Amino acid sequence: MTILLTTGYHDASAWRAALADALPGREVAVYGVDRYDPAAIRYACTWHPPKGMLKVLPNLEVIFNLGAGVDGVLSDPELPDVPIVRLVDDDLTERMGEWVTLQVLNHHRGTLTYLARQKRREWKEDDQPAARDVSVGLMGYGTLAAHAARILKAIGYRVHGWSRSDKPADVPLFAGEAGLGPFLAATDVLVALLPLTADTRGILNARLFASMRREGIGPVLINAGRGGLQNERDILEALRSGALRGASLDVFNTEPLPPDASLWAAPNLIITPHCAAVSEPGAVSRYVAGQIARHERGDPVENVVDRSRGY
Ligand code: NDP
Ligand code: OXD
Repeated sequence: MTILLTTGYHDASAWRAALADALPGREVAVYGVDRYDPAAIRYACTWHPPKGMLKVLPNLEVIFNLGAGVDGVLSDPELPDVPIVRLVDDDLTERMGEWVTLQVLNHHRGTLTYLARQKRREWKEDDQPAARDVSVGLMGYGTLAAHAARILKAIGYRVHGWSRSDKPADVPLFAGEAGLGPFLAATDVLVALLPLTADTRGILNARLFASMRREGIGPVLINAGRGGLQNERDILEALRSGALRGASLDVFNTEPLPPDASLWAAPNLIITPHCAAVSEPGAVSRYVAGQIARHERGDPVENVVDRSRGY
């Protein structure tokens, strides 16, 4: 039995070794590198699999997505009808919590301003609101956002969330289209942790920024969800005009962000290269091994993607 591995633009060698470690005795074939018998593949571990790669595997039982967001795998129009398991793992969740907290603090505590003044050897202090006077809105209130919310609340921020459906949560939660307006009206710092779906594509646009609260340090946009959520021209213009006071972007419509993209030079913008929460091969391979063990003893695999919702 062979596990088929494909890792998009990431190097596959660390993944091959980690999977072999977590699943001793199983063969791992790297797509495009190793020869394999399609009939021998029961599991595929994939990140942005090439279209059509999976449909030709007659004995495929489960697809494991090597990240939390499944837009890459779902963009294959010929996916076989087997469960797609997305990544839900403490290692990934904690990394995202760090990144989100760092970015909220960067904008709240004026990191870009003070770094610019430091370069000019300028000793000048700005007024700064207390965390309890800053309102952070988590757009998409799933696994990653709920963890980030706990950290932000512990620092003292006012935190609330927005999700597709109403559900119990440990912060005030707004839901669905009806909840979006009131959610934005209460938000100084918007943290997007939404999946990319037909409903969420392009949602981070000028109209949305104009609906945010304009008091204190906001409006500030922080996006670690997906680049497809954002209208990059609107973000550039909003940063230039002051409609957005600041932004942090980890994800882009085109990745890597091309060297000549105008966003590189946008004011008050922090850019990171899709590294807010990286999938660590060892942690992910242990998660995959746990799910395979469940499947092989007859228990259902967990965190299965709902294809009709798109996440
Ligand atoms: P979850 O599936 O746990 O949470 C998704 C949240 O988004 C849910 O609260 C869901 O609502 C909400 N949502 C989905 N569609 C809509 C909609 N149309 N309107 C309102 N809310 C909506 O995902 P995770 O928290 O695990 O991950 C979130 C995303 O983060 C991933 O999909 C991925 O794109 C991105 N990501 C980015 C990384 C990076 O390094 N930059 C790393 C990991 C993930 P409901 O609760 O009602 O279902
Ligand atoms: C993910 C990612 O979805 O790394 O896990 O973007």
